[in-house]
Amino acid sequence: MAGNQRVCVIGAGPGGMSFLYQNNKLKAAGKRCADVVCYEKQSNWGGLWNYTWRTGVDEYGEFCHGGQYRDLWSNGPKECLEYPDYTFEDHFGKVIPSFPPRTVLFDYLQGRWNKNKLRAYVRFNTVVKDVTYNKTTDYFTIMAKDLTNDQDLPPERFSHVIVATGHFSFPNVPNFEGIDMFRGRVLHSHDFRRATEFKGQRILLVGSRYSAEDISMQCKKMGSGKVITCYRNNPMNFHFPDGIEERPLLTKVDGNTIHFKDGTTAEVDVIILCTGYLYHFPYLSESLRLRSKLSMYPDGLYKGTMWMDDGNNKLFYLSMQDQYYSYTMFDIQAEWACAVICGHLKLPDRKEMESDIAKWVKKRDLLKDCYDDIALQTEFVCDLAKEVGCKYNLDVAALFNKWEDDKRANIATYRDQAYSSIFTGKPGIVHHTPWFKAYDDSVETFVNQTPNKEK
Ligand code: NA7
Repeated sequence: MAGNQRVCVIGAGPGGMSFLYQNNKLKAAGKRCADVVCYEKQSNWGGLWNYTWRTGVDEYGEFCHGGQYRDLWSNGPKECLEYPDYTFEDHFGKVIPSFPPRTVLFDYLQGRWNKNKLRAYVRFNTVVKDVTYNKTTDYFTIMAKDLTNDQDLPPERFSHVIVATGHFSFPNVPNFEGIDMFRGRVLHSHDFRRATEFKGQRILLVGSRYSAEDISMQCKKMGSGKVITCYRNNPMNFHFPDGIEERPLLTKVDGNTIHFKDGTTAEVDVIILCTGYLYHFPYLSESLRLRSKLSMYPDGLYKGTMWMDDGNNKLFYLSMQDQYYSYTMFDIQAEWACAVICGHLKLPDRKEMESDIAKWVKKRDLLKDCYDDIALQTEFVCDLAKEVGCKYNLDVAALFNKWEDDKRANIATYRDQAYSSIFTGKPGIVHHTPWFKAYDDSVETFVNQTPNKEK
């Protein structure tokens, strides 16, 4: 292909937008960059951060992408996801507390994208339906649909594809004996929108990771009745406030009665399956599809990013790993992919790439706990940073470790702690209202730190 590479980016969430950002940075610096088209099925950018009230399918009958709930606040310190070249202080003009509501984080993301005029590269309301790779021509063919006009678009050819459609959209929904005849409501956490709906109700949460942890606390905050979480393998073991308890997995449901593995029973009104998500790339031809189990280093990706099985090293996945790091990790993955695509970084031979993958997979298989996970992901992020010659130190392992310690100390107050930005060096400030009592999550109230009237 003569001239610039032509890159198709699928998804305008933080991952896809990071690719646009990095490519734009090359362009602004007068360096070789790619011609990029980003397809986004929603009417706005942001991916999960583009909050929707909808569940199930959207207005066009497409799977509803977003799974965030309305009152969500960040469950990790913002200092762990802060962009080095666009800090929170750059955006808000002041230091703000460490655990912002989702609206504040979305505002921040959009600030970086707007500043760099990235909207022009995105085709909204356009869903990618099919991606195939042709070995003979070395092109990808993309079939997409204009949802607004209900029109299949003509096929388009691209030299490279960036898959950035995330992996928190297609729920994993296991079955449990008797659940079909449960007398209350059953939903997956992807469809959870407001805890106020469950005021006074007794809730069972299935699962023992982020969604179970956060939704249990959210329900208590909003006045639910007793909450029971149940685990398949590992209990969360937090010191939960009164009214939240943990049990082993349920074995069956009988009316409103839940039976658990330890022989105990409980009456509940609502079951929320916090059972995670599955990779789902129905629009990719089979040989291009990531199928690995969700982990800190999914199989088959060189540098956790480039698909090795097909596509001649020209298909990249952003943000598919289990995550501690998020925005900064997606950003460095995008920078790395962009450098490879635009010819600023040369790939080693296949054997070397395979042995690099094997090295990471071996480390992954030795992980024992969250502190190991953090150390591995830090190494991963720093490895990519070194590859692209990033001038910033992206290592926030110490902040993540403190966050884990804070959660262990008190799951109800960890969001009331302050962290310092590693990029500005400024110490953080404590939010005016403890998270457990803070009901106003508007950008204005959070950023301006005026007392919260709604108590
Ligand atoms: P995760 O992190 O994938 O966790 C899923 C949980 O569901 C985990 O505890 C699993 O148990 C449990 N699970 C999965 N399948 C089953 C079955 N069949 N039976 C019982 N339990 C099951 O998903 P989350 O939603 O918590 O977090 C995803 C992201 O969303 C997170 O990064 C945040 O950003 C928000 P296991 O531990 O495997 O035994």
